[in-house]
Amino acid sequence: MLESQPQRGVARLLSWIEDEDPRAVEALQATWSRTGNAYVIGVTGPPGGGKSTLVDCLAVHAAAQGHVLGVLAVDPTSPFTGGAVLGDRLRMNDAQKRGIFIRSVATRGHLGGLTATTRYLVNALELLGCDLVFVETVGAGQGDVEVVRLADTTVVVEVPGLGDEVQAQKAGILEIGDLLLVNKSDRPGADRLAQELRSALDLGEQHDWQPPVLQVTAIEQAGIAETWEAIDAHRAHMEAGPLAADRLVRQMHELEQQLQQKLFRDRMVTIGDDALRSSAQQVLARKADPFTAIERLAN
Ligand SMILES: Nc1nc2c(ncn2[C@@H]2O[C@H](COP(=O)(O)OP(=O)(O)OP(=O)(O)O)[C@@H](O)[C@H]2O)c(=O)[nH]1
Ligand SMILES: [Mg+2]
Repeated sequence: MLESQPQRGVARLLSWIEDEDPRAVEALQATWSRTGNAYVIGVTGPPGGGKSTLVDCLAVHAAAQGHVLGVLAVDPTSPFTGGAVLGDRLRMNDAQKRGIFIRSVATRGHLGGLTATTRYLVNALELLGCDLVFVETVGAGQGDVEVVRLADTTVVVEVPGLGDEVQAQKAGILEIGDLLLVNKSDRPGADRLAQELRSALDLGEQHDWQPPVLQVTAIEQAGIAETWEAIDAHRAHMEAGPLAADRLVRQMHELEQQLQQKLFRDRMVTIGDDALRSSAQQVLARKADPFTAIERLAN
């Protein structure tokens, strides 16, 4: 099915993965040996920070250098509204014209968490020949952490003028970014923000990779080439050493997470609603304490 009409087959596979259709599992099993060939670049940052505009520019830039591109815009925060998703598609026009594969995903991550589901979507894009996949996610706390588990290089987008609450998040943001971009540098406060980020990085722990802080203005396509060079430099750094070990740790984590979900689901089926209800009744009636009840249900 995927052989004869790869694009249509993959489009269907992407939908199956999103919809948690059991056929996704079969298709992924059948094609697994042909996947794993893409380098994944995660792009995270505040809502409306210009992530899509930026990814659009970067994808076009990378395509011009011969890469086959996939772009996944994942919105874990609002799976039921189409607004942001449509916005992404519209702004991604330029990329689409160049044969870059773009998909907006509103997934709830049923196939084993958001990371796993997005990983499978990346695998589907690899079947189209994509060697580079951008994954855009809104950096709303949890999303940040999840995108890091998926990405080989993580780009964190910041914008000037977001106020003090953002300052508080900076520590976490600095930890996950391999590259920090101050987008909307046409706006006041961009220089200062870049300076603040640099000083914060200087104060932080020293690693073998020092994340660069770059100023960009995505709507004017300013700073795109420099950003691409910095991504490439980080990729070279990763491929010269830490990448394999990094991917192994992330794969272990993914398997662990999926195993956890499977064991839990299976156990719940075995226990059944009646046993759960009677345990709850016993706990409420003080005939059993919750710790003992859980021990009994678990064994
Ligand atoms: N002034 C200015 N506006 C920009 C720049 N880059 C993007 N924008 C605008 O910011 C708005 C949001 O851009 P998007 O690319 O959709 O941002 P996003 O981070 O993908 O947004 P969500 O996916 O909805 O979180 C749009 O109106 C863009 O035109 C920039 O460099 N300067
Ligand atoms: Mg977007």
